Amino acid sequence: MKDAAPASAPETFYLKDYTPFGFEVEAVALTFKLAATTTRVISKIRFAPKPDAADPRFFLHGEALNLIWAKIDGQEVTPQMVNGGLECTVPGQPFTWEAEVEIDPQGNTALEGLYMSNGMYCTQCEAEGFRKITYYPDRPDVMSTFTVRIEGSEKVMLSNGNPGTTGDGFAEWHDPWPKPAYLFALVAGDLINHPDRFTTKSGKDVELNIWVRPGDEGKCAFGMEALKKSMTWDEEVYGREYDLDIFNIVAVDDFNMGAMENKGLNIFNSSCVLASPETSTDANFERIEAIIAHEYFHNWTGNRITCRDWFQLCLKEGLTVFRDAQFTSDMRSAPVKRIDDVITLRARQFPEDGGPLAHPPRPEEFQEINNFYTATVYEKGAEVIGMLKRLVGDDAYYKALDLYFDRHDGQACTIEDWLKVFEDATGRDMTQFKLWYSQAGTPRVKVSESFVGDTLTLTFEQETAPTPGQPTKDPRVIPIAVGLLGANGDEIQPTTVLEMTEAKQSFTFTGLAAKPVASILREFSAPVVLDRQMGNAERAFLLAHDTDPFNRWEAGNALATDTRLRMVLNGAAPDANYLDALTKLVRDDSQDPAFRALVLQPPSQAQIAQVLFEQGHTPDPEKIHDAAETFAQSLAQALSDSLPRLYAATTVDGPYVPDAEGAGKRALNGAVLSLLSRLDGGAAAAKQFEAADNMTLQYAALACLLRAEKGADQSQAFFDQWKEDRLVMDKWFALQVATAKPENAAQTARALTKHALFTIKNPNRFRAVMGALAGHHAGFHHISGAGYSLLAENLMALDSLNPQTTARMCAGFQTWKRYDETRQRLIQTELEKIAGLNGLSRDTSDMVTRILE
Ligand code: 0A1
Ligand code: ZN
Repeated sequence: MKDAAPASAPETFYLKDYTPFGFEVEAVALTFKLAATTTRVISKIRFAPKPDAADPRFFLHGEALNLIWAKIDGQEVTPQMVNGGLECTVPGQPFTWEAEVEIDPQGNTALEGLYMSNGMYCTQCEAEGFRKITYYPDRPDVMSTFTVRIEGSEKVMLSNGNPGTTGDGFAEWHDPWPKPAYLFALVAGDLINHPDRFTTKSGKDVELNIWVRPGDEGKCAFGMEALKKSMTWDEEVYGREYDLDIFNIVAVDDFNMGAMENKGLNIFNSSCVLASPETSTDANFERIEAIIAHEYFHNWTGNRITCRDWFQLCLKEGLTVFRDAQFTSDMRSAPVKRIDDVITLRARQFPEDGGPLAHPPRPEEFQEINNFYTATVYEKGAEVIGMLKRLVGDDAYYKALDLYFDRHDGQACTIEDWLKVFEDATGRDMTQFKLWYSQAGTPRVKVSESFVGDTLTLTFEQETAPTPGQPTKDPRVIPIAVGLLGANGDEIQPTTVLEMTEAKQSFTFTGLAAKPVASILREFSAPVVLDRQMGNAERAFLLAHDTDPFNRWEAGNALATDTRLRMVLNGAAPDANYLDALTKLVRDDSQDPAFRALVLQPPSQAQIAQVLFEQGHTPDPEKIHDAAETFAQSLAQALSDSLPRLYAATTVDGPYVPDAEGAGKRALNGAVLSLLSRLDGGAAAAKQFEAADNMTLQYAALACLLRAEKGADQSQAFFDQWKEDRLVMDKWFALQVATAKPENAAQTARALTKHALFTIKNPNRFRAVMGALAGHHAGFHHISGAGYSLLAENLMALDSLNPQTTARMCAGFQTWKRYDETRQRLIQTELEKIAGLNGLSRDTSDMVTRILE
């Protein structure tokens, strides 16, 4: 199914070259005659030439298609095959294009277009997969209604929209809402549904289904509840109602990403929808709830209003991530969600923004759009919307959103359209704010304070380092949320948003009786690195007193980071004052368990490396690892008296419920168990493993045991218990790599690739092992180079089968230039090996080339 290697250098696409398609597509009718290796797709499409088209060429995208015949207005034609599709001479008035193509779903291991997963047919068309199904103007600004007829012997045959006639061996579907081809979907297989219903606020009755493989029907209830909550939330918060008679979700085992928002037929990686207390952790439940919401919210932000071109991807993704984060905050704990999101942003987006793959949320050029489904487009895209909301205020934000939905429903839009609704709704000029969409890189904001008389002056300076293609940067609008605390911990100035617009700017607070402690960048009000010289006493004060939960956590995080940096750089011992502040907080039962768990969660080793890099040091993975170990051991010692009591006190009684409260308690319980396991040789963990009636507790216990190198029996028991459950097995594969000693990580991963249940073809399994390796900071960067070469070897093996997943996982190498020369050389050798692979895919070639530059 893979195309031959491109003969010439791959084409680069530019935002500035945008030209609309020269034809309207009035209606699309597709007939699928399903057969595993020889599916026939017959298309009938009504085109109307646009009178003043800038590009009158009739070009249809097509890839890996076998054209059987093509007709225009019933007359057979012979189109000209060109690079990436076909061209044809067409009439100057509306006409009907018909074509029949043959495709091979079974041979499609790239999981893009129509493919098979465990005997079931399914599709993935975003971004440019529809062109692997039939010849079509496969671009998001071409929108049309679709009628689909599926012929086959499958029990269940689904497509977008509302069901039409169904009979023996066929099913018909009609989607009345015009959509781009990337939202097309088809599923056919032996599936079982978990049904439900929802009545929208205007009284429309909607049939809901989650379709799964037989055996998985017991894992749908949670997803269904999440779906209904999402539907209600979008009505209440954004006034958005569902617009079809039916909403289908399908779980698929082989899927490159998390899930896909196809109109009325969302397709999910089974790991992002199937859940049960016995097989899923608290983190899985929360993630599933968020992804179901995310895909559902796309129905308005993405589907009803879509993107004009793929440069505008963050228009739908940033907004939808922002909306799903709001939803999770409302359903669970807003501070915990914010802290988790910032941890993720720093772990995934900051390294991207500071390395060779840096790009603005709205890139201006790309070679392979699939490589731009990035943390920058998604997570930074969402941060940008958070800043907008903070700057204009809640009321104006929702007013602008109402205007956006009213004005642009049914259209394919741009970031300019998006910002214009804010300008029109608020009267603000968004010119400078737009820089957030066009400039890459994370601004570094340096703050200094002075207190004279009764006035506190905060002076901020912003600077953004050069990124590929952008040597200089203009100052951006940065909303900086600030509050002031008095010496006794009272808040003397509630949160106020300072609007920084200059490269250097001062703000004053007057009428202060004494020098206050400033709490700066509350709620992480902008995605920047805050450079603030601050004593540890002040940090400890904020950790104890800040009224902003994010900044309370941030103070603890800064203390933890600072201690670890000094351990790494100067060989210092763990800071006694910090240990003291931390142990006090952890022992304080009046504090929220979820918050205590977050404060106890140490900055990851990759995060320490990131901060070292930001401060101009070369991170030494071994030292970073050793410091983490020493610190955890010291903390365990310092808390040793309290650990058994804390462990007992945070145990959750009663049946498992995957809610925020229980999850918070279990998170603290897990953090305490991991410290306890450093002192008791794993005795408590072994007991917990034995008694656990849910995956959160079982998995946490196994992790502690494996880390203590005491878990061989339990690992085997876990395997025997769960070997039939592929999602739990992914956990088992990943955990062994994640808990390996650095010097054993690559070897452990290599052995797992030889395991009978390992398969390179299933992205979840591949990621379980290779993702865990790349995520094991000290293991991946072990000076032997074994981690690098194992990842490279596996990427090279996967590339010809699944370019998309291969390319995404190349990002494991993106930070290479920040390491020492030896490691750089080792990584460069591997990257060059990949780059030199015969027939390397465009996806991977694009990634490796940019990383190497
Ligand atoms: N739009 C989906 C994510 C997605 C993107 C690309 C895919 O294949 C290349 C698949 C899914 C979302 O945001 O959930
Ligand atoms: Zn999305």
